[in-house]
Amino acid sequence: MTPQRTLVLLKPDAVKRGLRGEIIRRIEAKGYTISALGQRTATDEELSAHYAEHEGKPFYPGLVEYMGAAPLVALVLEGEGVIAGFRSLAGATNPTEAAPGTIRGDLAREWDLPVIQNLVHGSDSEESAAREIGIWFPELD
Ligand code: RTP
Ligand code: MG
Repeated sequence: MTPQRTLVLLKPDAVKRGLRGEIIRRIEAKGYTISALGQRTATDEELSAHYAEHEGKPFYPGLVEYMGAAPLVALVLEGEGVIAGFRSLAGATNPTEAAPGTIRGDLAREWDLPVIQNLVHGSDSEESAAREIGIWFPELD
């Protein structure tokens, strides 16, 4: 196998709830390398590029509002199988369905929200990872 890279976001709910350290601890404990890391408030341009696949879906406006309303942390992780491996650490999209032991299963809950707030994003394929790293860290390309 060859090392992979993936793009992870600690979403605004993770920052607001003071969970950056806990989530990064899990990433480092697993043994992945953090090769880039930065906190900022996402721009509309970054979010519309990042979530292009979801444009037109009912949750899209709420998703972009949630993601752009407060700072987030973007990271590039490296390691063997890190794309699937980080999604495994994150757990299922819906926090109620996410298994105990996962970031979402242990730390996220569902409230009566217009969009699922589930703490983290991880790229879902090599193609998505390359595209998303280009959006959040253009200087790495
Ligand atoms: P992510 O992209 O954040 O890693 O999560 P994912 O692949 O598990 O989920 P995806 O289907 O790509 O959806 C992106 C994000 O949109 C929000 N979402 N809300 N019905 C809803 O309210 C709904 N559906 C999706 C979540 O924040 C999800 O992570
Ligand atoms: Mg996704």
